[in-house]
Amino acid sequence: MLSKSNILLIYTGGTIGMMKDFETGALKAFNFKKLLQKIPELKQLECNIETISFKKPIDSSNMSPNEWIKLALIIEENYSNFDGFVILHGSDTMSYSASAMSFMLENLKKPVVFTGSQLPIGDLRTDAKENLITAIQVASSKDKGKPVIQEVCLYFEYKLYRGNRSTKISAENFNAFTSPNFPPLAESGVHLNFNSVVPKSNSKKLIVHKKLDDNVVIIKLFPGINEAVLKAIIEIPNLRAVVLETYGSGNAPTDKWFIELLEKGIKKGLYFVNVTQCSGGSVNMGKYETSTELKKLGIISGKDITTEAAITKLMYLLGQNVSPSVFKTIFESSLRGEIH
Ligand code: ASN
Repeated sequence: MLSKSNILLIYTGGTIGMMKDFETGALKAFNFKKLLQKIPELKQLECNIETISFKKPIDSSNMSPNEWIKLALIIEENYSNFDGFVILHGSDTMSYSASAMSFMLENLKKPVVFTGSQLPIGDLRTDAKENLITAIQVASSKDKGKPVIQEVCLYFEYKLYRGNRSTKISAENFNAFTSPNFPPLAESGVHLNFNSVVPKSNSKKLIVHKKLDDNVVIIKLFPGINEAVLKAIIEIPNLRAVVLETYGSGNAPTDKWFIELLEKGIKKGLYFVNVTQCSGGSVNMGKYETSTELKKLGIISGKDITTEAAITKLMYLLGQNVSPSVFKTIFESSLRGEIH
């Protein structure tokens, strides 16, 4: 007889477990026990579920590297006792957290599935139940005794995405996420259909990285960005890396002051990563005159990476003290399937 999967459900907060505050009318997190009482269906699932909750559940706007480290520790401590992990998380920053965790959990061989909802679990029209129940099914899915999914992913509204390829696209629709440069790992309809090319992890032991450096910034270019603004950012004390959100295939102004400021930043040891503002497609420096200078300066190409994965990859690599001589090469390589 096949043994039942053991799943650890980790509650961090988010709309899924929120209720209206009577005084202010604003949604705020409530306790996990109450949340579980609202889903009696969990008892019908063919797996054993254990739960663990952040002491103080949070709206995901309050997520930070400290919480990511907490999550990584929970997974590390429980890794050998469970077949899969489901993390209940607010949708607002879920793609950042999923990206960060993908880098922090090296050689992961078990599913870590992020999910949440747009409406609280107690709401009549909630999307929380389907998201949670299918996320648990994903985490318990096995093929010949091995987990089907062996990476960090995000399940929302009938689709399973690679976590570090996902991005939130709607504050209104139940279909709140997409993965513009990578196909879904699975789609749920009458059946839960996994993509046949879902990759398997190697046989190395799990390594949990707990050092992240938050001396990073995202600069989104816009027509009219001026020298004083850019200069002030580049001169931030201790700043180590910048995600530069550029236009189209990685294009930026050719003004002398702009290029000179980037050059100055590079000279003082800053890393710049060129990521496109477009939701889909890739950076290709040198295609237009407006990106040729960036290429000459040795700016790192973010290729088709999401901004969420780029900023968390920077925090991770800086935390690893990767040497400057190989930083660009490592950033431009795929570590967890986040870049092509
Ligand atoms: N503000 C909420 C959060 O990210 C949004 C949600 O979960 N739908 O925690």
